[in-house]
Amino acid sequence: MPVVARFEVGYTQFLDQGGEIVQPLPDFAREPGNLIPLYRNMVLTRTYDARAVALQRTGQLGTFASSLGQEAVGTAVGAAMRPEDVLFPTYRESGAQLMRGVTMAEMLRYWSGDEAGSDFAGPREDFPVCVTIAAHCCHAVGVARAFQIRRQPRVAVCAFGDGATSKGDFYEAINLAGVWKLPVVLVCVNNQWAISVPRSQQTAAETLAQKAFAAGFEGIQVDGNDVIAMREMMEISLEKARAGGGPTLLEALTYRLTDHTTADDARRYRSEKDVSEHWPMEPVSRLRTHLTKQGAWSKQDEEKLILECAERVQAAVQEYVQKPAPAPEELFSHLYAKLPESLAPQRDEALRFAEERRKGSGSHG
Ligand SMILES: Cc1ncc(C[n+]2csc(CCOP(=O)(O)OP(=O)(O)O)c2C)c(N)n1
Ligand SMILES: [Mg+2]
Repeated sequence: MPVVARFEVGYTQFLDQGGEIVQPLPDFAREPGNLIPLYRNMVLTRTYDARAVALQRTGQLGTFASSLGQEAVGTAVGAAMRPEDVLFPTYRESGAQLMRGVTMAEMLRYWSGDEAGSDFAGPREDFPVCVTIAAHCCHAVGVARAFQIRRQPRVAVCAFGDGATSKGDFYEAINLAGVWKLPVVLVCVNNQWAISVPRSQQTAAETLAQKAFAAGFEGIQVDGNDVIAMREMMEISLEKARAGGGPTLLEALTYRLTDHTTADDARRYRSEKDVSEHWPMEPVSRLRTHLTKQGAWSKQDEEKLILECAERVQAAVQEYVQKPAPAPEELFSHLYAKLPESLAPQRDEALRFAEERRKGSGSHG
């Protein structure tokens, strides 16, 4: 039978799990000084993350989704983007949001249930966290189309999980992105799990990157725990998109080292062994090993950074806890210019409920 088409999925890695260089480094990474901001952001992300979980455990924050083990992906995404590009994050992209200039106090506010936390002072046009799996793939493609129509050299960057690639929204989005050759970079953060569903049970496809070929553009696998590889592939994909070359799907291979969220207990569906086998591949110590070998990072640098991150997180927590909680009616304030009549009784009930709680009558338990 004659072959009518052939597709290949490439894989990129520069640093292996032991921090050894496996192929010549890209230009930016030859100067270790360029890697230090990435390392700092990864450590800050991890420090913030641990503190957010602690806040949730002590009743000071709503449900929180940790990015433990995935810090390199978000950091590289945020570092490679230009300020005028637009990020479409999920709930697990703190690293990217921090790199983009979203503040930790804003992120904590969001996780406390206050949508005002998504009204970023920094990257004004970045989208809020999308919890609805894969829905923001459509939003990103729509925004990329707007950039194209306006002839703006900007790129929409959408990060989503492995599980999201099983959703219709994802397929619809990549289909149009391919047809219209849109300036969008799709970053699939393959952390091997969609809550309790392992990657092997999500799809029979050998890779997630290959899904791009069905939509007419390239999909590439990247070691998502190698921040150099992630940063480099992001850069290449962003420049391609900016130059009119259309979309790219990057499948970032990583691993979720902790529970899905603070509302989950992963011990119920995966073994401690599975998790411990992935710890040696985690991204923070990998980059630290590399920097140390290059003579660009010392024990003193590390101690100083840990202290600095702890102080920055503490300041953000202070700012967050000091902000008064929003008034209950604000739940209804921002979605509609004029509240539909059908919602008015719900607002009134919320106000009654809040009033009862204030008085301590506790009739709602
Ligand atoms: C449309 C939709 N369906 C179901 C859910 C419930 N849900 C929340 S997270 C999640 C799993 C997502 O897995 P993945 O895309 O791999 O992202 P990860 O959580 O691993 O980062 C599901 C099914 C949801 N938020 N949205
Ligand atoms: Mg996942």
